[in-house]
Amino acid sequence: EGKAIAITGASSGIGEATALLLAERGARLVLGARRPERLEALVGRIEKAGGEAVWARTDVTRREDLSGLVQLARDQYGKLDVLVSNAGVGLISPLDELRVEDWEEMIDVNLKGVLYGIAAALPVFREQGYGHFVNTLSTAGLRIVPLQSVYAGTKNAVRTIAEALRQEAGDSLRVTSVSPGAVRTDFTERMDPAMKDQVDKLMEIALPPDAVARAIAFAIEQPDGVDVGDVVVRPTAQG
Ligand code: NJP
Repeated sequence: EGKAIAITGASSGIGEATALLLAERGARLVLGARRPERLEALVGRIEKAGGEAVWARTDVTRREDLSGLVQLARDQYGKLDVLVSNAGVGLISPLDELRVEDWEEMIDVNLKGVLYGIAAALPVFREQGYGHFVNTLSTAGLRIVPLQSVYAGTKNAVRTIAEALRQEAGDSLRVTSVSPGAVRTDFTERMDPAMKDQVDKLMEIALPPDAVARAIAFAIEQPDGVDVGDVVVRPTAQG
């Protein structure tokens, strides 16, 4: 019987690639994001290939949406084995441009969105006596550089919370942080046009999203008692 896995940010990029790979490997999925038409199409693809998935419109900035996603897994599959908190936005800019709305969005999606996922899934994992949190972080959090301050800050905050969660949880929970380097997805679409050249250059060496999906699957597919903590996946050409 396949694991029941909920994935946020499943409508594109790394989340979508992870859904396709895990479904192919027998997982039963609950897919969340804000664009229903994309989720519906993805569930269709998975089912056509013989896999199992359902979707729910999920805005991770709304706590009740995360509760709904977790509940859907329980209703559909009777349990939740893994929550992949993958939804994220990266709006990079110098601090002195004071793009406060961008800061707030990154905090709401990248940080509060993950916390709401923990709030929704932790009681279920406790009750079950097992569970696995997988968070998509970023290599931006591993090295302090200009322009990425708030983005990297949100990812590092999640890294800190994940490590504390691991220590608090004892042996019933697994907690994995996957930090991608440059990956070719829609992620860069909202970046400032002033950074286009820089971003285009990075995208030339970027990995396909399934490279990160394989790392997520690796962590999920470990036998009981094996906790894959931190995984960094980046192009060999990334400095
Ligand atoms: O990007 P993209 P990635 N509520 O834009 C969703 C990290 N990362 O796959 O709601 C719920 O294709 C959005 O769905 P929708 C990055 O920080 C990437 O690359 O329908 N979902 C979409 O499915 C992020 O954590 C790179 O618009 C929300 C997804 O998030 C993760 O990888 C490098 C949402 C974003 O998919 C996946 O990003 C790196 C909300 N409020 C880290 N807002 C990279 N690509 O180079 C957004 O270091 N989403």
